[in-house]
Amino acid sequence: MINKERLFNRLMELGEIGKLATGGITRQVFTLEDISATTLVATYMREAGLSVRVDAVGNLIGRKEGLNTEASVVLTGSHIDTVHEGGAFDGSLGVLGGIEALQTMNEQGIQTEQPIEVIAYKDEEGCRFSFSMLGSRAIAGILKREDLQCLDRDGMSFAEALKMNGFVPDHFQQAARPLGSVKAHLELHVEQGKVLESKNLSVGVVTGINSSLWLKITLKGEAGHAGATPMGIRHDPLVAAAEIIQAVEEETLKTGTAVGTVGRIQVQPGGINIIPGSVEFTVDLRDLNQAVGERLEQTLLQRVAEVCQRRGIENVIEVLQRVPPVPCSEPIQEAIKQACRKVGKEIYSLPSGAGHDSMQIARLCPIGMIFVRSKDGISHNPAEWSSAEDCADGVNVLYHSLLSLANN
Ligand code: HGY
Ligand code: MN
Ligand code: MN
Ligand code: MN
Repeated sequence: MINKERLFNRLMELGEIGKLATGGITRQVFTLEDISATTLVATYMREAGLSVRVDAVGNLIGRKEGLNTEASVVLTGSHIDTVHEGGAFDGSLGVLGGIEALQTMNEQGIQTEQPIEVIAYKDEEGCRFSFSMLGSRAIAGILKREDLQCLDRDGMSFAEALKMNGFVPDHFQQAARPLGSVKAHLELHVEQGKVLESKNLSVGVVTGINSSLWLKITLKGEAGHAGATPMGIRHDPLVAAAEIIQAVEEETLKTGTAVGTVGRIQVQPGGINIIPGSVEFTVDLRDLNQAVGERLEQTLLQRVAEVCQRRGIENVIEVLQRVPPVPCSEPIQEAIKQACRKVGKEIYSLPSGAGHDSMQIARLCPIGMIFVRSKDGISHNPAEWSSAEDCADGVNVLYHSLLSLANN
């Protein structure tokens, strides 16, 4: 069995980095908080007896050698960057859980056929540059040069942030793993939903991961005097946005399975007595079924066009990211089920509404995910919590799953 106290102490210690007075944690990529978190996690990797390296875009990698040095590697891991005012478990459990599983193997003198690596992927949340999973895209070999030009709110590009942290942006493709070099990828993650809690289960086997479509919609109307402009002649982009935001909820509900969120909105010029001139907002759409997601996107684009045409508003729609839904490999799900049986945990399968680095690595190899119960289903929130017992259950299932994947 893994060392529950060591795992949980590390989770709490890592959770102190970037913690705000509100209790929320903010660790955005290539900020001081991210750098100190990366340094601490590298220390844990060394304590675990792993060889430690950082790749060309900053992914932190701890490696346990296998008996067969030519063999393809089994990967596990997740992310240690957080959303703004996030929690201590989203991503961190997958990285620290992977380290704990490998440390336990080393302490037991267990050697596997294949090497195993645990990775802290860079910038999974995409909260600083509005383009997520940069580190796992780089490893999957699908990061493009232009992706490094995405800007943060201060106008700094990812490329400049790389350079400021001692990396050579032009070398980003060196992080890519050759096809065939990775055998499997297994990510432990908190569920961030209420399903496991409703079944009173601590762990779950993930069947697939929702798509993730991020749009940025900019509406341009006519700024004007709030007092002197009669209602009938206005071209108010904020009222148009309100209709469209309502449509996001309406059309998403109609699908019965998809989820749609407007998480960010900015109004210009933003004066109390000024009719807005322009509004910029984001839309996050997800579904496990590609066709449902595509139909929903088309329906929403039609609604935007209709509202804008009727209100005399110009619209510009930019796709910030488009990640298709990803199924989890049946053999890896089977390995996880075997592991659940070994540790005496009931087997329960469920999809992932949230996006994960595994979606990108799925371009390289078969993937699987293990979920751990989230208290009240809360995540991306300071109240995010999973008990030490549930975390240990998840890591014990991960430990046995990795042993099986790296030995046949
Ligand atoms: O957005 C997501 O689903 C993940 O938390 N990055
Ligand atoms: Mn997250
Ligand atoms: Mn996450
Ligand atoms: Mn993830």
